[in-house]
Amino acid sequence: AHSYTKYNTWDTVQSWIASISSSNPNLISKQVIGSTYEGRPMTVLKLGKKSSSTKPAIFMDCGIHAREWISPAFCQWFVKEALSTYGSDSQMTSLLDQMDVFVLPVFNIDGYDYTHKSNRMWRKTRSRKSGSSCIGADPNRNWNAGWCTTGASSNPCSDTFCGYSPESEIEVKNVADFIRRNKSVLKAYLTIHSYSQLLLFPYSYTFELAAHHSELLKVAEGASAALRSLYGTSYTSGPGAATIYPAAGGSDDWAYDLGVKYSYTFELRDTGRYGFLLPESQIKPTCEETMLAVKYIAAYVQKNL
Ligand code: 0X9
Ligand code: ZN
Ligand code: ZN
Repeated sequence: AHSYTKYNTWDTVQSWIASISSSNPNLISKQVIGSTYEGRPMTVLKLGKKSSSTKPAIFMDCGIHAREWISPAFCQWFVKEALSTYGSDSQMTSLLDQMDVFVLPVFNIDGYDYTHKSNRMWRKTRSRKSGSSCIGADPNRNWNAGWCTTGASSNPCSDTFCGYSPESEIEVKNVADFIRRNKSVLKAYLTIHSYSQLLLFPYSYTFELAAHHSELLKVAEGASAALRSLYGTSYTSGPGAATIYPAAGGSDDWAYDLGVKYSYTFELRDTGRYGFLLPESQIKPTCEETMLAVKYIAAYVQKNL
């Protein structure tokens, strides 16, 4: 059965997607944006009060990397909190009145399923190509942003394999197409990973500073302070290349260069004690504190529409 304080399997997440969207038709709708390599449907949830005019929007994805289980747990938590606090929390109400939030609960579904059934530490997609016996590419090295120039591998057996070409991974292509299609309304792109407690923004493919560096840093520092206010969890903010490592082909850099200014990568708890194997007892506190950071960014974006 589905639980917000457990790591749900893909099958459980899939039925949750169906039931949560049918039980809240006034605030949520769903659309399939394509299928994964192994044929599973990729469903984007759209949260927001229905409006006659087109609303500005935020896009958030979870689970780009298969083993980072706290990430899909956060997207599920976010959807629950949005629905249950709309009408009582003034910020959430105003956010969903003025904007839409698109949520992709699990990006790399095939990989996520594989981590539940075969190899808990799997990171990549599960695509195959004749000529190599190694499976999958890193879906955060496969975007067309300095593709495969640094911090990525052209060896199909590597965990950071950039793929055979930009968007060679169907999951990346499906999301990139969705973002391109909705480019005119998208004001922010948030992508949720783990672990390290970082709030990163462009660039990671170069050490050059983004055109909006100081604003992106200011918002990241405000979001990190909001997060820390709940349980004292400390986050470091900065551009990816200098803060974690240079790595090209990431979704945040791609979205930013497309024109989505507020582009952030979260690296959730912890800093390495449990790493990817974060205990289920930490799902609730991690999600509650992360909500504060996401809501801080959303409020800033909303104020600056
Ligand atoms: O390496 C990554 O893709 C991310 N770290 S993780 O441990 N979750 O794999 C960081 C991504 C930062 N952004 C880019 N490299 N574009
Ligand atoms: Zn990751
Ligand atoms: Zn709550």
